[in-house]
Amino acid sequence: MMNISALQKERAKYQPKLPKSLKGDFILVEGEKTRSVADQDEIASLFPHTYGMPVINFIEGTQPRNFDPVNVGVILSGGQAPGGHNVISGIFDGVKRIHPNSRVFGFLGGPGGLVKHEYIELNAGIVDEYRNTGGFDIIGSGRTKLEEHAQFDKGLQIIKDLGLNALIVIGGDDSNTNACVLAEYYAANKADVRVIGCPKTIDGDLKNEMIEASFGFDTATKVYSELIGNIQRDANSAKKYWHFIKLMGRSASHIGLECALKTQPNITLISEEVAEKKETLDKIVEYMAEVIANRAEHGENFGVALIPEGLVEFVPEMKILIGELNDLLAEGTKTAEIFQNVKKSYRLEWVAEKISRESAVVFKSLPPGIANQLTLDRDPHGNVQVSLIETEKLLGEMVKAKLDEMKKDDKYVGKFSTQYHFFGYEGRCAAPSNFDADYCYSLGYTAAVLAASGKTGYMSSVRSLTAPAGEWIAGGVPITMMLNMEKRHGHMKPVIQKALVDLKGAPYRYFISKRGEWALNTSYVYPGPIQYFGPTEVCDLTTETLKLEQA
Ligand code: FBP
Repeated sequence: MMNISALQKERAKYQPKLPKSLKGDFILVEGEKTRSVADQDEIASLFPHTYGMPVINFIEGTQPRNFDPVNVGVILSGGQAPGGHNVISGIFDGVKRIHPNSRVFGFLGGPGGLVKHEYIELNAGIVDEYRNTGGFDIIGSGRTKLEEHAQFDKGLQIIKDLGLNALIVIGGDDSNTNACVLAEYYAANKADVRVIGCPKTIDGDLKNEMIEASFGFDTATKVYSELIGNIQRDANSAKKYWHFIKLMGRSASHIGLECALKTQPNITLISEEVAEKKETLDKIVEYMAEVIANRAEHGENFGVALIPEGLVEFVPEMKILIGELNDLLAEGTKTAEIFQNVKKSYRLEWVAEKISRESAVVFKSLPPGIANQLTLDRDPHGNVQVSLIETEKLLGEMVKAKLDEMKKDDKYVGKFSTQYHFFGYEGRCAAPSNFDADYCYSLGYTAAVLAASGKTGYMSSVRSLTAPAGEWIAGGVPITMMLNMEKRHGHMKPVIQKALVDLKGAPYRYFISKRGEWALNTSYVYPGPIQYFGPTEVCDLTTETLKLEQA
């Protein structure tokens, strides 16, 4: 037995809520044929066995259905997100209810566990220890990308040895893209195994018409908002620091926007807006300096600024530069190999010579530390590891320089001292909020039912999320429906379209209607810690994003 805290002990007793349709007997209802979100002809030709399948809904039924035992393998893929353990407990309870002889195997350390044949069988004792807890430590996670046929075949060996009927991949957009490719490969090769995905990521960027939210976003943003609120209170007490807070979220700014809606800080940068307005780094710095100067005029030499992790990729000149660096340093290319052998002290110069003249100018203008970070190893999906770029410090230094200039021209009268923070890992393994505990359990349960119903290439989907959990709609969405063609590692590939902040969407529109007021005044909101016990108005809150989107 692990050492557990008093809260964990009490929390273990929490029984997550399920949609009504899954509590008793259910009927599977199929909708119309579907199309991919873009590039239909190309996607259809790449996925001949799994393209065009209908959306599925489970509705309450009266006819009990007899299922055979269903054996499933589970993979946790990519970055941790609160609620992963509840997805697994939902799968476990789901398959056991379908047939008590069903079995669940967990592949260890992410998708790599499938290829390396490393797994454990999950029994009730193990699953019970992890109910309603944060983390992915029940079986571990990893970022191995499943894309080679040799990996699929290796996986199939263990799938056959264990007698698995289905594989459930719990991951973000890239991992679910891989699940889709795997489903197609196994279907094409008449392998008798289904592949189902579950939408995970704190980043909130795996969402669309049918997937309203990825799990973990709710809890992670609640944790960050608690911390931001605490810092705002400190800033307002000491009145001497500007806190520059970088927030995780990779490319999209959903986390920053949600935290801003919850806490009302003075500055929140939204990467998608920067891209839309084609703002340069200088323009962003000017905006920040202006807010700081305006507050200083009212004697307020303090404040809080939220900076999305992926910002630099959205600044047009930086985006072009990063694109060129991605191509230059793409894994397996000759140039990437040469780069590895270039002397460290000469690397930045070497890179500048190999990219376009315009990008070289931008590259050379960056502080060397930042330029260096941009050339570091890519993640297994070929993306720059944005969490390594210290954007908050880059902006802090540039804002300071701008304020010094303004001071000389008598346009700024205040004092500027900064504190830097990066919130990311603090929130990824928090104990899931009630929302995430219920949502994840329902996603897992739905995945089990999809697997038992013989479906493959589907993502587990639970919708109507602002309604009470009993009214949520459970079903499955063909993953091919979410695909489009994008450039990865220098080649066009079918991938799930990332959902960035919608600048026409209600959450963003509400934010811009308020940000002027929040910039000048001290209108901070202090959300406090996640509450697991107590009144439903406090414990069962969904995100502001969902509330505004579904209002
Ligand atoms: P996923 O997309 O796999 O869910 O990961 C999300 C994330 O937390 C990003 O916000 C962040 O940029 C990245 O993972 C950090 O990666 P790592 O865990 O490898 O440090």
